[in-house]
Amino acid sequence: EADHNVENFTALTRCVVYGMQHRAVQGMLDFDFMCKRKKPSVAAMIFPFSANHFVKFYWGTDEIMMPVYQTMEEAFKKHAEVTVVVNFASFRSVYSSVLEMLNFSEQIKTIAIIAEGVPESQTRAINIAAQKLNVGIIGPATVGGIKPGCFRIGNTGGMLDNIVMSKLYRPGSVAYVSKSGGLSNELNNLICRNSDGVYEGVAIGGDRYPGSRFMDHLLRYNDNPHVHILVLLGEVGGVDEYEICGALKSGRISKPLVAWCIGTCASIFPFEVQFGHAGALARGDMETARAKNKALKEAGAHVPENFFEFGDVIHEVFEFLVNRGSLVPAPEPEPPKVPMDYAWAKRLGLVRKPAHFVSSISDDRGEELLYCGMPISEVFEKDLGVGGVVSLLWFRRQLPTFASKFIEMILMVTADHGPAVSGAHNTIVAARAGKDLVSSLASGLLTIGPRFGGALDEAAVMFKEASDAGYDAEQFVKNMRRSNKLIMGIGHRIKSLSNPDKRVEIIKNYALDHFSDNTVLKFALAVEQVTTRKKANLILNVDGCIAVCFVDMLRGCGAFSKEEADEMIHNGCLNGLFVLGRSIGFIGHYLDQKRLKQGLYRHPWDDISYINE
Ligand code: Q5B
Repeated sequence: EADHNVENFTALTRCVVYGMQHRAVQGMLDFDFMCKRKKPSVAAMIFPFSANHFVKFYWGTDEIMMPVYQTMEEAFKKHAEVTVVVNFASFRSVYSSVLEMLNFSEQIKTIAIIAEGVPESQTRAINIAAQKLNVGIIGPATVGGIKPGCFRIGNTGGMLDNIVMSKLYRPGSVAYVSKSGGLSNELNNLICRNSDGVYEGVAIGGDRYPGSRFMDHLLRYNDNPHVHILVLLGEVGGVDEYEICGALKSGRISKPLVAWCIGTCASIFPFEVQFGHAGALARGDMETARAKNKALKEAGAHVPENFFEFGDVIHEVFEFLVNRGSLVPAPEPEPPKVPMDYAWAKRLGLVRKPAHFVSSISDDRGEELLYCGMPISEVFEKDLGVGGVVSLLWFRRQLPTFASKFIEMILMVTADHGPAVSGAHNTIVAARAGKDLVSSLASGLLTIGPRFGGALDEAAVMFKEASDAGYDAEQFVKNMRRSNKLIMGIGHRIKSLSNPDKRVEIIKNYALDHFSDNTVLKFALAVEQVTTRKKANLILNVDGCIAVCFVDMLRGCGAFSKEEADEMIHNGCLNGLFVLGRSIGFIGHYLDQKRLKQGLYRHPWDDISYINE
């Protein structure tokens, strides 16, 4: 008789899935929908590592919300109709999770354990405890099982198209038990092609001590009036098949049994072979596949000559029962329409849609992150540095080394200019008001504008256009004055002819030394000659100097046409350099204020001129 009482699943059976297995749950729901179940077989999920929440799944083409509980107690209490747990716990936590599930044995009647590699001592302890409490175990190391029209454990049966091909959406008359989950798929296919299909199939798992055994399932099938043919796919290792021989001989198994033990090729080897499953190793002659096939045949099972003929034998038995009139195949229903996942349909080339986003600078879909087509490892092999990365991501080019070095110099010289400048000031005020890093940084960055740090783009356009138009400096300054416009990139609050800005010197000298063309820089320096004659602080400032040098660099480095370089300048890449560089300083100021434990800032009254009229 059966050692383990495994529940007979029905179209009303409901389960809880332990573990965040979105794909498996969606697969179960899709199966349910195809079988025309009224309610999804999965009532809820349990995930101990997050608070209660809901996740979305498809029910056909509609969306439903599935509750996820942190504790078993709450899940089982809220879903009193649940009798099955599909346990996706890892091999490390199978033991503790199953023991906890067994505390609910009044309600939970079957536990399917999917994990591979569960220590045998733990499996045996689980089996003993479950047996005592009359809880059926399927697994470990299994995909589970499938009962067309009723219930699917996890991923059993494979993809939806496979389920349709093997007609697993409606019951047939053949029930099978196997060890291997992979081969259970093969059985679904073989049985479908050689009979009216699968009534139920269970893969008990490839471990040496499976929770439920061949016999437990074959006896269930034998006692079920809807099952007409039993199928057993055993394998090398273990002696459970001999129990079945005994049941055949005693008549306890009375229905035709088609059986085969795989692993007959083991005899070719001069030593005992350990196959993929932990239990698939013959310990003595009796455990070989050949010996077991022979014994099954002698006991009255229908045993083919080899696995190749397995389907033919199923077919012969099926035909025999149909001809005899004891098996009347049910009328074939319409195959169900399966809503296809968009991603899958796309992969098959069946659907297309315009993308909402276009992106051309980076790609994280493959094995390795790409920056503008260049694998990240190559970025490091070539030692491109931050300048090289900026070139790839901003300009979609690998610029010459002198140009990437120039970008890095810009980031270095703009990184900070003390706490008094308006952006740093705002960052500091925000930090002292208790704001977080991102908010304080954003507060500083939002200060960057035409007067402070954000004059680069406009300066580049003004100087470039004036220089291209062939203006002389004097004329340009006059024109600007006449139209009441400030020249962007000219003027500084504290820097002047008598207090020159070292940063400007550094940038200017690098450009003069390394760039093939300095036309726009030279024009800007001529303009500076004119403006500083008016006022000593109307120097070419750091924004202006970077801007004009960058125009010369983009135009002269050989990586862009003049039109491409101009388009980039008009798109506004230059202020980005100041924003990127100065973010370093703003973050520094934020951290500095935190380190110094500075309290809320309040501006002193005596520093405000109150005009009350
Ligand atoms: N005048 C920067 O002005 C400043 C003139 C001009 C012609 C000009 C001003 C300006 C353009 C924007 C620009 C970037 C507001 C500056 C930076 C980063 C920083 C900051 C830091 C860092 C300074 C006095 C007289 C007036 C004006 C005339 C002034 N600017 N004429 N073109 N551009 N520049 N910003 O000193 O006849 O007396 O009426 O807007 O490039 O932000 O360190 O602090 O790293 O953080 O307040 O370096 O130049 O001068 O406005 O009193 O004007 O000069 O028309 O003439 P000031 P004002 P008049 S770099």
